[in-house]
Amino acid sequence: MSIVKDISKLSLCLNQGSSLTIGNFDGVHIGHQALISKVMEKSREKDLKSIVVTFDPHPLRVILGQTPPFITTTEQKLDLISQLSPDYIVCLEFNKEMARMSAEEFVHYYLVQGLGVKELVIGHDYAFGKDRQGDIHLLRQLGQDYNFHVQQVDPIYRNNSIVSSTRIRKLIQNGQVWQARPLLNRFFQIIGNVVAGQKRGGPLLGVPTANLKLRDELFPKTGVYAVWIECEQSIYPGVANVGYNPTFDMHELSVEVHIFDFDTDIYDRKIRVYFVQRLRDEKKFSGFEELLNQIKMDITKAKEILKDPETSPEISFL
Ligand code: RBF
Ligand code: MG
Repeated sequence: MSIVKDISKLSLCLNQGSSLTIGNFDGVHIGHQALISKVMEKSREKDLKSIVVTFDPHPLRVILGQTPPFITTTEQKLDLISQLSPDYIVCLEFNKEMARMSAEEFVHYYLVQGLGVKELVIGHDYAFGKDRQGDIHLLRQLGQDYNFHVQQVDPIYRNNSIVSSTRIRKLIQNGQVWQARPLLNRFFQIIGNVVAGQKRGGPLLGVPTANLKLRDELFPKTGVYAVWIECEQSIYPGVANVGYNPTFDMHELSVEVHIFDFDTDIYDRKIRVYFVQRLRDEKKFSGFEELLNQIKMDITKAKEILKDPETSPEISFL
């Protein structure tokens, strides 16, 4: 598997032709996973290369200048797609010039000439190119002109509604991380480096926390969560607080994790936090003793939750 940014490097090895899908794939949820499996299936059937085409930055960032917070960063997205083992991931730089391309030009230049598409697999609601002209009808037409087959994959339903990145984003913003899990086929996770916090957790409360350096992305609703923490190829149970630490009159969002029975210095390390279940809202306590009592209860509850084999994390090392 390799990640390609410049398709001119690829055309040489595509005499064979390709089965491909194209999309933004924010979250790489089970709907996206189904599309990618279909690409793989077609590539095996017809002896084609399997390719997933995506963009960076997200086209909306270029077209509208603003976007919803993403479930996955580009890095995480590429990592998750590569776990599905297509032959290539093509991550095209999306820029103003590309935004001006008609769907037809895009298909001709990138998919046909660049990637030798023979099988195009697309999602139920996917359309691309300027003004979303590249819908299923146009694609089928272009398929006839350029000799490729288009397959539109049905949406995936869970609890009677379609699985989509928007739906998952809302669940996470509501703190319903447990409900997001089956839609993602994994726990919602964020990755970040451990940075210095307020130096209050260890010294004052006796509950040291690793504070994450936040990147621009989606965060679960503020509150306390049972979590798994991955660090240096190991996974530890713990508890996380997403919030503003109102007890200490702080005003900046922080994500901090307390790892159970752990006293290794992990400053600057990259860690991954898997959000398992939300325990409660963040509160302003009258003092640190009250806060500490509550944190002890949180820890007991989180340990209870994480003991259940149903909550065990799917390991995917950093
Ligand atoms: N801070 C608050 O102001 N209110 C809370 O309800 C709260 N809950 C927390 C729960 C846990 C499990 C942890 C680890 C921290 C919590 N904090 C809360 C954050 C706490 O203020 C912070 O860890 C210390 O100030 C050290 O930065
Ligand atoms: Mg801390």
